[in-house]
Amino acid sequence: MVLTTAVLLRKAGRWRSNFIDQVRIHVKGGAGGQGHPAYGGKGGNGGDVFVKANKNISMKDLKMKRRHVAGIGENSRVRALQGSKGNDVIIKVPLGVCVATDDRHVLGDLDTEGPKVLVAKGGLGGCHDNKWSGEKGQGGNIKLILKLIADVGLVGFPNAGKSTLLKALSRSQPKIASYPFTTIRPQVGIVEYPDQRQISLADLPGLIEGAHMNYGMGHTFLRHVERTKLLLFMVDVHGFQLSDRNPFRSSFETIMLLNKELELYKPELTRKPAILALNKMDIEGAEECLQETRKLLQESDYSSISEELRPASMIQFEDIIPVSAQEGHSIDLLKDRIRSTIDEIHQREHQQDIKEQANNR
Ligand SMILES: Nc1nc2c(ncn2[C@@H]2O[C@H](COP(=O)(O)OP(=O)(O)OP(=O)(O)O)[C@@H](O)[C@H]2O)c(=O)[nH]1
Ligand SMILES: [Mg+2]
Repeated sequence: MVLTTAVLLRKAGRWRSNFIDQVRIHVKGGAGGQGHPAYGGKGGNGGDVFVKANKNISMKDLKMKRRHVAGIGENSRVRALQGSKGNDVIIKVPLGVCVATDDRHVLGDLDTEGPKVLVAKGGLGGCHDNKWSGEKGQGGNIKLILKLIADVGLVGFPNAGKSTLLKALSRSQPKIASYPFTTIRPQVGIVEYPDQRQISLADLPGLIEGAHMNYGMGHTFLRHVERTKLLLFMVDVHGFQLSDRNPFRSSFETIMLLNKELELYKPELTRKPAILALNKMDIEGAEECLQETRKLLQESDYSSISEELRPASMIQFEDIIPVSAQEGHSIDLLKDRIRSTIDEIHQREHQQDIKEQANNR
């Protein structure tokens, strides 16, 4: 299928607008009730607005209601001098939502169903300090930004075989096709092991060079890999060319460009543990391409990469595994390596926790 870059990019733009991973809403705390100066009665405080995660909610649900206002505090009366507090409002959001102000100041990350994040405080009820006049509640816009929670994040150029791999490793049925930008929204699949252990893997839309300048699907999808423990690079061993008008990139160049896009999005991402899977080993000529890429990586030979494309911080791969996602070659090996690397990471984190606890004592 031949598509020009212009068509691809236009399409990607349209698709992007269909996927909801961020919603902006207005929140307002309730006003405080009036006090009773003659009897010293206090008005009730206005209700607060909170955000809380719930696994049954989707981002779509959040679009239904854009304004959330908490209840007003009760006025003080002769029969009830202390007015009761206005009703709180709890906005339910999907798990993995990051709550931020309009200028991206993070108020909280909701990875579990328990905690609540206060987003608008109700006004103080009327009392002596405010001359018995109830105060206004806090108000403003907030952003609810979805970040998927997965153990492993799949990153790669379009058409590399990321979705084919997700299908080979899990029971999910992602869309697979021979043209770029087939995957338009992130999807999480569960990889199951014989001992019931499960590892979640997020399949993301393909990145291309210049993604940080919003080419293709852009690179905002990378927010979904921020919380993953392990990055799984999926690269076509034969290289990639978006269209006739774009340069051909070898697999080594692809790896460097992916590294660069990650770095431009968030430099910390390049320090995450990563595994490299070189895919499409079933196609003729794969072995030569593999040897060449391996050699360049092992020798850290970046001389063929121009200065502006060269990442400042190189990702150190824990493993380089040649596979064929379509034919199932070395998929079990990759599955085992994902497992052992995740286990090692947990072990390291556990030891770190023990150390920190000991230091705090
Ligand atoms: N020969 C061969 N073809 C493969 C292999 N893996 C994937 N493909 C083919 O490559 C094409 C792209 O595969 P996808 O899994 O859709 O690729 P993707 O990385 O998810 O692509 P985007 O969603 O566009 O980013 C499809 O035609 C697949 O059948 C492989 O191991 N060998
Ligand atoms: Mg895909």
